Amino acid sequence: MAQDIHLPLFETKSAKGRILFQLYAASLVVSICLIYAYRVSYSPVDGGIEWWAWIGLFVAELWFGFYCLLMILVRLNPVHRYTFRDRLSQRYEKDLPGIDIFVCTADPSIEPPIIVINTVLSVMAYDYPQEKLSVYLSDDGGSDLTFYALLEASRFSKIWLPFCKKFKIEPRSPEAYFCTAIEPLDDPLKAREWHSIKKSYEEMKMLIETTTKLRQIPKAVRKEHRGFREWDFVTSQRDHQTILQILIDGRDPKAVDVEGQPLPTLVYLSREKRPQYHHNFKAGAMNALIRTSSRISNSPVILNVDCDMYSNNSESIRDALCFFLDECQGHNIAYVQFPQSFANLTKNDVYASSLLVTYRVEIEGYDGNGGPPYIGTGCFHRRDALCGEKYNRECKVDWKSVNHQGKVEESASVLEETCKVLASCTYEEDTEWGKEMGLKYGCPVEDIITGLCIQCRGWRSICFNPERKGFLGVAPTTLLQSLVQHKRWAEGHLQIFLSKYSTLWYGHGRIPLKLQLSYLPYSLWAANCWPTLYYAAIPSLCLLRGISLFPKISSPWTLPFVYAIFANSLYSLGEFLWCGGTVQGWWNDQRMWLFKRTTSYLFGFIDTILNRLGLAKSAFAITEKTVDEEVTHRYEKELMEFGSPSPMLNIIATIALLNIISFVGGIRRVVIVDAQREVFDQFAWQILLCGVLVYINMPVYQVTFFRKDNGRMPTSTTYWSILCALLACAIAML
Ligand SMILES: *[C@@H]1O[C@H](CO)[C@@H](O)[C@H](O)[C@H]1NC(C)=O
Ligand SMILES: CC(=O)N[C@H]1CO[C@H](CO)[C@@H](O)[C@@H]1O
Repeated sequence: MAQDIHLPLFETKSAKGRILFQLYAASLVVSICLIYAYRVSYSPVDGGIEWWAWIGLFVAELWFGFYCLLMILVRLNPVHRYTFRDRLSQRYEKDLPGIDIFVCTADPSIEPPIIVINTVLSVMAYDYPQEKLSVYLSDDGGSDLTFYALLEASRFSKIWLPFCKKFKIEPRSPEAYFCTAIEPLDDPLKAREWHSIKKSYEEMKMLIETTTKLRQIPKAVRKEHRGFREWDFVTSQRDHQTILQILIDGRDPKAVDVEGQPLPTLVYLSREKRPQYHHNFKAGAMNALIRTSSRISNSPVILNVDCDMYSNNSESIRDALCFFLDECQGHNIAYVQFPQSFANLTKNDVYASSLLVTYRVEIEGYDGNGGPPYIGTGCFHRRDALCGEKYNRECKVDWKSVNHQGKVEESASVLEETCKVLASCTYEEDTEWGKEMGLKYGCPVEDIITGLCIQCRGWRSICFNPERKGFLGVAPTTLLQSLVQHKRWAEGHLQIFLSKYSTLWYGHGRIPLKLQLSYLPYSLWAANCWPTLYYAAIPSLCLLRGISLFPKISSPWTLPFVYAIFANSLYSLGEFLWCGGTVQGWWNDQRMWLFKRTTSYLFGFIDTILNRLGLAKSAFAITEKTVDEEVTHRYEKELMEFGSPSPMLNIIATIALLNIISFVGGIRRVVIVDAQREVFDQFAWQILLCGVLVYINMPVYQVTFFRKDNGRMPTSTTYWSILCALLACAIAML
């Protein structure tokens, strides 16, 4: 069909209600300006403590206003993308490009092999010509347990892939599927097959979980595959040779499933590790994968997912290709980012780990402003762009011929040998890997900086956010996990901001100004800790001391405050509900907002500064994916989990206690001293602020004083924070 050639493969729509949002934003800006006007014209004259408290508050408000402007900028022009997969099949079905899929895992005790292979199986089962798929598992743990699990998965795939196709099942991670699926009862023949597959899966799961628990591979199993011999030379996780095993060689005519259909290539890689060489965490693993895959399959498109993030939609590859292969607009697209989504969320998302607004609203706003960042998982890359190529007009690929370029002829065992050197420690010496090629090194959020550099080389990025999510991961299920994860992110973003790759100077002239500015809210996450801490502590302490910091409730200056607070809260509530959240979920989100800003961002900020001064080295901490049953149970009941002591909890508890003392003190002042309601008039705002903080901290009082389970506040933390809070209050009242 000739006219079809001109129909695009994807479509972009601007969000509705932009005028309304602009009106809201303008009114918010006006009210913020009025607040500033109040601060300037009513500041206390003397240079005493009152004046300092006032100035501090003013600075905090200046910061919040600035930050608010940035958030408005991100939301000014969101776009939503739609794909046309049927047009793609019509035009390209025979010439679809190959896809290399990278799955990265790091430690079998934190990321259990059974989770890893479920992800692997889900991506092997994409609805795509199997001979064009190659799946690579990078195991930075260098663990034979993971290798064993992958070996089992390679066998299971021979029945799993035909089963997926025949029954058209979704999602294609066996665990996720069997968890919720109902057996087909209509056809006894089908039901039998269904049961036998389910049983095979459960047997495999048991085998893998037992070996993982025992941390040892049975002798008989070790003899089954020559790959296990490699572990005879492994001294430790940090010290071993490259292990590369092609478990399924897609080019081999004998590599077929039970129905005789070809299977995707499946490769296990554990790159060389030596104590004297820095391994550069996940970025190092990704770069080793890029190089080895270029020898083995060299597909023009790369998908990378975290090992706990299974594919929830077998059509995602086709969706992504609709962008790359579009004849008019596809040539300058470097990557297609799917927002992160999570399978393990409770209804009200007590730790706000879904990052609902970030991944629904803000990422589409980025897209409208010039392209979303690369967030390290669920992302399809054009290989050339990821390898450091600059965009120019010649980058237009002819997708129809790309598959017919020379393929390697060597056998799998020869390939295994020749590729090893590509994953060795010394390979990257004196090369551009980690600098201009591949993922960048030296930053805890290497993905963001890599994405930014790709954009700066002239490429565009796309956010694809379908109703049915492409990938589902595992969200943190304890408070500390969540806070530690955010600390790492905040720290990484701030490091980028302070480095030569800051969006402001590195991006200058290379990416649009509005995209540069859109990066700022994240870059400056960590800096939010100071104004937030100030706002959460000082007005309450001033209330105790009797210093009024806000306008009288009867004065007209109170109006801009009322407007700014209520309009902002209503808007954010509306946005949250629109994204599919609940009211309680929004409230939880506000609480986590406070916790993250007063702890994660604070520690992230301090660590970054110490790091800059050369006083401390940052460590990449993976967040734990497994927790014991009791903890899971509390998580499902949406009880906050405090548990083990940490300085972060000290801060949270101290602020909570300090506010409840001030709140009681404030009420006392009003009730006892107040004859003419003069005091109430003066302090109403501070009492209100204090009251909101007390209300938001309710779960903290609960875990500190009432809960008896193991998720309660550690006793040492309780004493420590009571002491600190009392001390602060005593100083305030002196
Ligand atoms: C995951 O896929 C299933 C269909 O297999 C769908 O019902 C579900 O809504 C998807 N989950 C998300 C979060 O989109
Ligand atoms: C780690 C964890 O909490 N896993 C849970 C995720 O959700 C599924 C289904 O809701 C549970 O079965 C897992 O135990």
